[in-house]
Amino acid sequence: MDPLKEKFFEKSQKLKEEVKALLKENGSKKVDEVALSQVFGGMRGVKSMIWETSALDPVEGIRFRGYSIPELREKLPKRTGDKEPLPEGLFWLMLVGEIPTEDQVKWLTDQWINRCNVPEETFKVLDSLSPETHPMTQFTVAISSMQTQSVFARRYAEGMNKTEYWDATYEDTMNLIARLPRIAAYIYRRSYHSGEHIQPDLSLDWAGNFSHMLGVQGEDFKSLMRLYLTIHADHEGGNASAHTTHLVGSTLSDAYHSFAAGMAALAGPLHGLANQEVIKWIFRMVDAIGTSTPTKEQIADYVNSTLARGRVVPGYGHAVLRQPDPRFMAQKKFAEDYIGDQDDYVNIVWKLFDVVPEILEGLGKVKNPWPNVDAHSGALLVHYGLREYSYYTVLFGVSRALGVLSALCWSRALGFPLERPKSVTTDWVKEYLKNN
Ligand code: CMX
Repeated sequence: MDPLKEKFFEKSQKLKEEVKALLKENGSKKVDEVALSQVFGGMRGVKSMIWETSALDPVEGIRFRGYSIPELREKLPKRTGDKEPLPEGLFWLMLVGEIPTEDQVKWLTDQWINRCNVPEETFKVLDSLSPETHPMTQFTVAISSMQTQSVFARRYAEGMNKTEYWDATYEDTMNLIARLPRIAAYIYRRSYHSGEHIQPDLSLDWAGNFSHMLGVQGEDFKSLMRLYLTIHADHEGGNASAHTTHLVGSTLSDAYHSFAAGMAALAGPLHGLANQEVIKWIFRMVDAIGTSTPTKEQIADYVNSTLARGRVVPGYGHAVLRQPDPRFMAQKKFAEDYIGDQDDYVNIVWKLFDVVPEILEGLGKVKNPWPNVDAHSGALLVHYGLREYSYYTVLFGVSRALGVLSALCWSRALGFPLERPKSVTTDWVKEYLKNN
């Protein structure tokens, strides 16, 4: 057994025993109550799921296994000469709850290199799609096309004992994550660079190799990708891409099906697609105002006109957060450190940060007027030359695999059952209210 798998096995078996004892003694205790507004209102805040890899506080933001983003930036292993954390380190942390050593991260990088071969069939499937197909559609199709290689599906068909589900899910997780940069880069090059593909550089780390295959030049872009792929990885279990992966996985669908479903959820404009919507909206603003250096007053007018047209301001608001998203702040810090105030689009993002919250607050209904993760990423990508915004959600998706698939390993190891909450009709609600 490989060292990470062995560690995961030990930790998950221990927790499984603890959970069993905990439920035996406390299984009937109430941890929550549900209001009717939550039943009709997207189940906001209802505690109904276990997610070990990260937890989201409305004010403080995300913590991965207890560590905030600034702490991760400091503590996770880095590539020699780089200041940004390696996403491999975050995956290790989420999977087994320990900050890895440099040697452990090096081992994981090598593992993913060894497993990174994408089946020829997947490239053929992608080549059969028009290059104009939205990159997120290509991404989900490519992931689904690899399902034929699922270790879980094969072993299940052979009669695998349920005590081995976690093992087969771990194998699928490692293989799938290892292949994602190649697939994602292939989609980018076929969609925007006439199919001129760049072969992997196996001397690089997971994010560095991804940057290399995208064809974006410069060490700073590799640093950005290491940070980007770290901070987008997980946001506890209730967000749409995580919850979808979890729900589909609970049917014992393998990691490929589960993750493809999660990516379909990420492709919605209220979720991951917001990262393309933000920069698209900023480009239109610049066109409409006629300058890439608009004043705050001009920006405020544009925001108000967006709202007047019955549109949301993309990149602002959140279902859980009630403060500026620490993932936004981490990208802002990156921009301050690496770019300064020399980029018009970065400057617009910062001016929006000054202008939008007050306007949204003024509407009197927006619960969180602050920027979320998607408000900043586009301007950084444009700065380094990656301007094709329809592609941005794929970057988010590659990162999200780290969180939702490590969580899927935990669900299999802890033996979580099929997810099946109760729905009711409005007539049932009316009847209930009459009687209560
Ligand atoms: N611009 C305009 N109106 C907004 C708004 C925004 N950025 N954010 C919320 N509102 C509105 C809602 O549309 C809702 O209006 P109605 O009552 O007329 O339907 C009202 O304010 C209350 O919404 P809320 O409780 O504050 O927010 P929700 O939890 O329902 O929704 C979210 C959260 C993210 C969908 C919403 O803030 C939004 O649409 N933001 C813009 C899209 C976006 O940036 N999404 C990315 C989120 C991060 C991610 O998942 O990647």
